[in-house]
Amino acid sequence: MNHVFLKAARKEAVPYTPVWYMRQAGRYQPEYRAIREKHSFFDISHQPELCARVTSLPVKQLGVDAAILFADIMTPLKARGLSVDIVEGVGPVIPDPVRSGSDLAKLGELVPERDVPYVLETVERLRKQLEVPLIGFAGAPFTLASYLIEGGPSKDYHRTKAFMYRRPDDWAAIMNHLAEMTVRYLKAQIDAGAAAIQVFDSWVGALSSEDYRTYIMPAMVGIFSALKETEAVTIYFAAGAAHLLHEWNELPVDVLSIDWRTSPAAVRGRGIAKVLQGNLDPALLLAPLPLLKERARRLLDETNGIPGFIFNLGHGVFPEVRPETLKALTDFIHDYSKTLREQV
Ligand code: 1CP
Repeated sequence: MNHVFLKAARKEAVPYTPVWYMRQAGRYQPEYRAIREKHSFFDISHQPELCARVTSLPVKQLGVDAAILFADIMTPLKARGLSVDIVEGVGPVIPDPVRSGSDLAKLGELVPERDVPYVLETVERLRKQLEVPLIGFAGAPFTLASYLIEGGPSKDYHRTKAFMYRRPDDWAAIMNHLAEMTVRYLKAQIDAGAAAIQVFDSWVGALSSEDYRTYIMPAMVGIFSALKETEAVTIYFAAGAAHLLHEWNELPVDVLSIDWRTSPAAVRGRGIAKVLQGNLDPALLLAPLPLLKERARRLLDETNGIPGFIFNLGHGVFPEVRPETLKALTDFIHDYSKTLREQV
């Protein structure tokens, strides 16, 4: 088993910088597009054999150091009976958005073995098949709530924030419910064989530090404290959230996944000592190859002296990216980070 990713996540010495990509399984791959012509998104996740194949495809093709379970952040809510459609070019759409705390309570508790057996079977298969660690994942309460309340993707989250400010008790109940669901869901993935988990709070950067502390942080402390009882490495991701790094640094989480708006050196300069993951701008995958490599090289130079760095993008791979580009980047990261270590 290639444990370089897990070692880096635990700040142990590694022979090269491990790399994986958010959305490494997806529309940029011709094989994925061919499967999606025959199966809907949720169809794939309901078929463990197919879902394991989709999850492991980028590991074989790119040589990345970790796999990430193929599912969606809405998977556990859909499994509890919430109506969700994945609309092409849009994302998850909820025809009947949540309007009160009780709307969500109606969905009841997630019992993973009963509600998402296909996810657990996929994880079990992958544990046996993969030669790299599997990252399980879940959406974080704020990001899930934003879809539930807005009814789909949003630019400004005004409905979500209005709900949060106007009905703090209902909001706290929703955060609680989603945090409990997330802990159950992630613990089941870990029991089934996920060696690490990433919590995606993609849109929480829309909040100020003060609002994050008041309305979000208790749920996040609850989630990561509960996961401390397991052996799994924990990672927290958001886009556009560098202003929240001091709050994040207080969370009982192992790795902070940052986007391209802040450099890892600047994060270190602010006294954040946790392992970092990131943070190349995914738009650079559309740049000429020499520029892409130059930027990746600079990122590795900058992070070489930092124990515990995992190379990733600042957000997911776009559908327009050529698979050859990602393969060339992966090889470059491995080769160049090896040479850096040989120089020491
Ligand atoms: O039509 C298709 O093929 C569906 C596109 C797609 C895919 C491939 C969606 C719809 N979800 C996924 C898979 C997915 N979603 C993964 C798989 C593993 C991998 O990374 O390789 C993961 C981790 C997610 C998580 C997810 N879904 C997040 C958090 C990560 C992020 O990108 O910030 C979010 C916000 C979603 C919502 C979602 N689901 C799908 C889309 C297109 C979106 C984003 C929509 C939006 O902008 O709000």
